[in-house]
This record gives sequence, C-alpha cells and structure tokens, in this order.
Amino acid sequence: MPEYQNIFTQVQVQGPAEWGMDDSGKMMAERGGKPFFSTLVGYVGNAQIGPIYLGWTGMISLATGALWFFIVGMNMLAQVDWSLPEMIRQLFWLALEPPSPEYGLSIPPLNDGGWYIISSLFLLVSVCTWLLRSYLLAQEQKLGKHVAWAFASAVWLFLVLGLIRPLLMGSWSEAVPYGIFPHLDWTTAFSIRYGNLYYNPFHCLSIVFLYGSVLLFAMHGATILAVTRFGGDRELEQIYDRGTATERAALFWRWTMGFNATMEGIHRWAWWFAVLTPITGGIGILLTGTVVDNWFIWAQEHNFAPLYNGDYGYEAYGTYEAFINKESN
Ligand code: 07D
Repeated sequence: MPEYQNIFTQVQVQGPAEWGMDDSGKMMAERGGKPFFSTLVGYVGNAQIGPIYLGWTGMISLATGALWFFIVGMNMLAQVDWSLPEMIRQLFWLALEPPSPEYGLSIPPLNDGGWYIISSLFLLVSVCTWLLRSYLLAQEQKLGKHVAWAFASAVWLFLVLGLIRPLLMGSWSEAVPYGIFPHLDWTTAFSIRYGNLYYNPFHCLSIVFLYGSVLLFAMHGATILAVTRFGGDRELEQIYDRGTATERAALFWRWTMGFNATMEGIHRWAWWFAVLTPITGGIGILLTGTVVDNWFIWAQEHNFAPLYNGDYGYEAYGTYEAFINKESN
C-alpha cells in the first residue's frame, strides 16, 4: 500500500464484484446486469459498473422518460420533413413548442401543441417516479432521505416552470419549450417580458445560493484533499473521532477568515445552499406575471433600482398605476 493516496495518486484495486447489502432479501432479484470493471471509469470514480437496481419506479421512470424523448424527437424529425441529416444539422435550433395562447388551458390538436401536452405528461410521471425511486432506495438501505429531499427541491422548480405557473396564468403557452436553443431563448424572452429578471430578488437569491454552492464545494473539496495526508478524507470518522486532519483544516480556515465550519456542519451548509437554489428560484418564477408584472418597475418602487428622469421610470407618469396604464395602452 502506498503511504499517501489521493485522487491523483490512486491505485485501482480490483476484487470480486461488490453486490451490496441484502437486508430484506427482496432487492437482489431486482438488481439487473452482470457487473463488470472499467479501468477508464476507475480514474474518475469506482471502476465497477453495475448491477443496477431498477424496481417498479425505475422501470416507469425510464419508460415514460423515453416516451417523452421519443415524442420530442419525432416531432423534431417531422419538422424537417423526416430528413435525419437535416435533423442533425438543425438539432440545436429545433423544438417541440407548447400550445399558443389562444388555447388557454384546453387541449389543442396534436400538431398545434397537443404532442407537447402529451409528452409533458410523460415527463411529469418520469421525474416524479425518479424522485420516488430515490426515496424508496434510501428507505431500502435504511439511509436518511437527504438525496430525495434535495432532488425534490429541483422538482419544485421544474413543477413551477412547467405546471404550477402555467395553471395560475391560465395558459399552457406559458410552459417552457423542449429544445436546446429554444429553451434558452425562452428564458431570455421571459426575462425581457417581465422587465428584466435581474431585478427579481428571488432570482438574485437563487444566484447567491448557486454561486455559494460552487464556492462551498471548492472550499470543502480543496480542504479535504489538503488534509488527506493526515486521514482527513475519512470524513465520517473525523466527525465522531476528531483527529489532527480536522484540527489543521479548522485552524486553516480560522486563520484565513476567522471562522470555520465543523466537519459535519460543512455538509449541512452545502446541502442547504444547493437546495435553496431551486427553492428560491421557484418562488421567483411563481411570482412573475402572477403577482409582479415588471421587475424593473417593482425594483424602482422598492428603491432597489435607480429612478431615472425621463420615460424610463414610472415617476415620469406620476404614479405607478398611471405608468402601467400607459404601458398597456
Ligand atoms: C432547471 C429545474 C429542475 C430540473 C429537473 C430535471 C429533464 C429531463 C432530459 C437528460 C436548475 C428535469 C428533467 C428535463 C432531462 C434528458 C434527455 C434546475 C432546474 C427536475 N441567471 N433565469 C435561474 C443566472 C439571467 C432566467 C436559476 C445567472 C438573465 C429564468 C439560477 C445569470 C435571464 C430562470 C440562474 C442569469 C435569466 C432563471 C436556475 C447571469 C435571461 C428560471 C437555478 C450571470 C437569460 C430559473 C428564478 C437552477 C429560476 C433561473 C442563474 C441571468 C432568465 C440561479 C448566474 C437575466 C427565466 N437563473 N437569467 O437550479 O429559478 O436551475 O429563476 O447572467 O426559471 Mg437566470
């Protein structure tokens, strides 16, 4: 055994395939695929691939996810006259768009948004069963449900964007199109339509938590790698039986910024920052167009954006209401 190991100097040890625990006796039957080893994969993670546990939630999730993917793909193919080379050439620009506004919340003809609604139903089932699967698999292994709850926060934003907000706005046309550039164009159009999303304080908060997650991950990853030589990579052990690695890491951060998280607490910091990104984001999207029609004016009203003298700010019209009326005339 080398004395000092980290991800850059690791040795790949290969023994018999690991099948995992079998507490209840019913999981083994649902594990599929003969496990095999890949040295290449071993460079970035565990060299063993499989077996995979599917179960009924996994089966439904993959099947409905594939149906969504297939419907979107076939619609794109139809748009380029069933020409595969054209589909590949235009792939980044193609989309399955939601119905147009005149349909409201009714079900439109297939080629006028109907396929969008059907495929969305499949995607909804797929994402929700995947969430349930992460909950059930944790339960099966007697783990905490932290992964499932974290994924639930992402599903919250997904539901707000594609289901809850369109329902509140009274139109499926509010939903996000399925396509690579088209969904990005949608975010820009959405931002402009509602007066610049940068002035939505929940978009601000979401960015804070997104960037904050990145910073925490970098700090934590760097810290653990830096104290690996003292056994710091055995994090759980360091939590209940603190050793010199933890002491050094803590001291480093106290010297650097006067404060240090604990060996256990840093993971809670990371979890909360990650989870709060889509939670705050979902609140911001939910308020847009339902409660607030123009975030720039909202920000001016709340002394958060500057007031200009001229046609840009609402004060040129006397009151906010007068400005809104002028805008809608
Ligand atoms: C999207 C939801 C969960 C996803 C799930 C998965 C499938 C299947 C299929 C693999 C990520 C579903 C599964 C679909 C996959 C296959 C085959 C989570 C998601 C469950 N913004 N912005 C955010 C920044 C601007 C806009 C969040 C930065 C402009 C809109 C985040 C900038 C405009 C929305 C963020 C910036 C604009 C957002 C996303 C900089 C125009 C949202 C958080 C530097 C471009 C979303 C409140 C997240 C939101 C969102 C960051 C600029 C528009 C913090 C850094 C001004 C419309 N923006 N943004 O976790 O929550 O997403 O807003 O300029 O809806 Mg923004």
